[in-house]
Amino acid sequence: MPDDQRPSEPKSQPRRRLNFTRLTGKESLDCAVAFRDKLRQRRSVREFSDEPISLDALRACIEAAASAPSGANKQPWSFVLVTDPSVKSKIRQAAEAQELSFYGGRAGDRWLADLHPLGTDASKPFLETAPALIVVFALRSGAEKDDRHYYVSESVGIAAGILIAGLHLSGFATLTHTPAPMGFLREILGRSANERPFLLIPVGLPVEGCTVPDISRKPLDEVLVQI
Ligand code: IYR
Repeated sequence: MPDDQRPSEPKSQPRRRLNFTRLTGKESLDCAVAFRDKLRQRRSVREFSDEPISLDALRACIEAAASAPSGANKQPWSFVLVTDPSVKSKIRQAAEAQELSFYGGRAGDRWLADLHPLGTDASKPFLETAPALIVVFALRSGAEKDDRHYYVSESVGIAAGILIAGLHLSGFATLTHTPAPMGFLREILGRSANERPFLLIPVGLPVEGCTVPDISRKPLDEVLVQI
């Protein structure tokens, strides 16, 4: 069959050389240990100071998060950075309404017992106190009709992990907050129907004298299997 009669195949992307920094074994280990030791200091914070923080730093962290790998490189995420006090206040009101019903019985005894050590309740003042809220949305599909997305939760989860690590390394305290259900975030923030609220991340500095529950992480030999 002459070339011009073949069904058209999608063109592959042009390729370019990988920009890769090769480290020595010692450099790798030093980096990994420093990263581990920094990340192990990260804790979920619920007592935020209202001190302002650099929005440029937050934007850079979001740009880092948006470099995450994703299914078919569809980048199925959006990030809404909220600093407007009136919008934060609306979010707090809507979140607390959900949390009241959650803590009032919807969660069930088992879940509430599991949460007891964290000392959480329906009151969420940090949604107004923290200088910024980053709302991460998962895009179930593209804006165009036939634009499918793949491995959406995996992709957005990875991006959120990078975001939280970046924020921590940039000197900010965060909370991964998931008032359930979170549909109110789509409405308050005016997002479209294909955007599913994935995580609500208050960001800021811990209040002076901030405390966190005295909990520990599983040791490596409990979470790592080497074969
Ligand atoms: N969304 C509620 C409850 C809650 C649920 C889990 I799972 C947590 O790890 C922590 C809290 C709240 O934020 O209080």
